[in-house]
Amino acid sequence: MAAPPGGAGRRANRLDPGSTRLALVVGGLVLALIAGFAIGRIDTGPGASTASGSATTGQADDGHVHPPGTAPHEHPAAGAAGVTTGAEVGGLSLSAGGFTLVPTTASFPVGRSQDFRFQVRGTDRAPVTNFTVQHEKPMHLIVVRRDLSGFQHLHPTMAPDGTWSIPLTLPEAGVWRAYADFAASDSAGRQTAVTLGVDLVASGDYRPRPLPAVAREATADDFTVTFEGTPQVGTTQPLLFRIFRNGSPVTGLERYLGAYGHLVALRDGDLGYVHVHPEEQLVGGAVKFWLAAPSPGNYRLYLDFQVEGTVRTAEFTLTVA
Ligand SMILES: [Cu+2]
Repeated sequence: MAAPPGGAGRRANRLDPGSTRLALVVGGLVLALIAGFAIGRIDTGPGASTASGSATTGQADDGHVHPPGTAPHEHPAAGAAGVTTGAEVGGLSLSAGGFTLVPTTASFPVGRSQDFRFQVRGTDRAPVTNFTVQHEKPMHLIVVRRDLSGFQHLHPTMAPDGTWSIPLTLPEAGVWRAYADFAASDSAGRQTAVTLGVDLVASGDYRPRPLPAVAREATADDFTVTFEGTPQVGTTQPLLFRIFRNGSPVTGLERYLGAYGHLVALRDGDLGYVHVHPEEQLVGGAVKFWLAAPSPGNYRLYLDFQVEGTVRTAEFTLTVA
């Protein structure tokens, strides 16, 4: 999990507006949620529950949010006793935590906008309509081609019947992965944060790109972004991103969705999904995340940041030893 050194409780005092809104929720849920969202949160795998009392099943350790005051700890992977493991990934399944992602269509024309519509259904088969705002949005939709190119971070809107929709253009042929990252209440009122994933297809001649070379520097328009820190399996490490323009550090970094940056990491090979939010304040001008790598392997990192009202994404390839 993504709990930083020092414990969740300390960090829970530093909330952004998106997290503060959660304080309207009642009882123990409040604390558990705040802990989860205020930390550089790793967005949770299948069955990841923000309700601390609900983590009682056999899968209970998958990406749950630690209640305040508990020390960060690592979870042993099922069937891998004695092996050091890292954070859980989400987005590998279209059904997890009692929720199922049901797209209306998964087929798209290449290069032409088409509405992507979907519902999230509960165990009672009914569409879920009760979503919690996380980082200013009730639903975060990430779309990327399976070769990890073409990253998009979108915010669909929900009709009263629980159908989400957003115009979506898949610019090139291939199989694309769509991740629905949300927290919702089921019919029993139990709140769960989960990321579900589904494949979308844009028919045509798919020419996958090789994963770009490992690098600590990336460009996005006229910005250069660097990062320091070495993500490891089994321990949470700081990751600091710095943003430059024309060789000078950018001073006008703006909050986007309540945070100075949003970091999505996707694992090469299965597209396992990790979503982390940074510390509330900049640290020496840098956007600071805390991250535990889910496993050794190659990852593509996508950092969304905003300057002068425009959101850009800096992408990095990272190898975790
Ligand atoms: Cu989002």
